[in-house]
Amino acid sequence: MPHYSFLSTINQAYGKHWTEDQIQVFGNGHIHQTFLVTEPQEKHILQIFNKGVFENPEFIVDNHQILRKQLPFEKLPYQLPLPVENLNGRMITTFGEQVFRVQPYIKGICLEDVKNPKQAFLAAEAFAQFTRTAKNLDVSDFKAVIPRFLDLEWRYQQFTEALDQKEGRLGEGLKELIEFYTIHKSFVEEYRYWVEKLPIRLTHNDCKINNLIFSEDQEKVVAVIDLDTIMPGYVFYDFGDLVRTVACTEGENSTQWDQINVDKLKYEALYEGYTSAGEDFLTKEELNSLNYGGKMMTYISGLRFLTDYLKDNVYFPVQYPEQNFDRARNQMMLLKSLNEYFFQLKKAT
Ligand code: GN1
Ligand code: MG
Repeated sequence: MPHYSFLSTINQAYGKHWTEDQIQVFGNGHIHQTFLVTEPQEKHILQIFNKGVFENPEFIVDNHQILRKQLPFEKLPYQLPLPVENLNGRMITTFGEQVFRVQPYIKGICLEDVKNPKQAFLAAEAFAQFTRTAKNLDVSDFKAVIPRFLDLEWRYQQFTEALDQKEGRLGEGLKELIEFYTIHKSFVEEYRYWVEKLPIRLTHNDCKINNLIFSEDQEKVVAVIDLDTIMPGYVFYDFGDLVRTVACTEGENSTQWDQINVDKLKYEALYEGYTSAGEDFLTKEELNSLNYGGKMMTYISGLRFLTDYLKDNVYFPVQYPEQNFDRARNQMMLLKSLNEYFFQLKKAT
């Protein structure tokens, strides 16, 4: 059994009596270290923060504090499990260099892919419901927990910088990817167009399907999780991340290149789900931006994976050295399929 040296600190900070045998590694998140703590009566999620990614965990706490005080939780049809306060009333606990957080565990199922369009609808509806419920909060009170997190101009710049710094000869496969992401720079220009037009909303900004918890029968969303990146953003970010992780025939880690396609029925269901929950607040321009979102979020994710590969995998954990290269290739295949999908749609109208 691994030895968890932080345990006595946590027990002291939260007034718990957890033991090592109650702790197990949990989930598929890329960022923090996550554990499930199982007591006879209760379960909790314990996380050790990745401070490389979130340099200011305090910003997250501040944002969560505003949510706790101002969000009309009763309007949400699911749970939004904010962190538990420690005995000093803080939502994080700092011990030496490490930052910890405890959250309630929500019983249910975390899907890595959705089985059918109905689940796609539910997922999109849930994320739109969050932004709708937060629509009367003052977005400018919220901090950018990762500055320019989904700012495509910035991500593109990081990509070109990584490219400039890359030493040695580039293999053919890498050249092909670099060329693809460079040729599609028009998404960056389109990004500028949309951000000038659209209102800033409180968005989730990490709307991967595995950041939702479904009921055991998978018929309902019971919680939205991974609340770190809740901050000001645009609705097309959230819709777009759903497209990339739900309306695809293969997940982002797949290397079955010729199997990676848009799932049209799931795409339509996502659109229905997001717009039905967004009906009473989304502006016409926001509605028009959603289709761009799918392409943009696939593009930015591919760029981020490729940049990380060029920098020798300093951000996204990998199971093998080429994995970020493969993920960038995966997103390229999906983007090609999305472009084709919209081309056909346009031809048909
Ligand atoms: C990270 O932690 P996780 O797996 O939910 C990342 C997202 C990426 C995603 C790609 C803070 O999310 O932006 O889209 O990996 N989160 C952060 O799988 O960088
Ligand atoms: Mg996650």
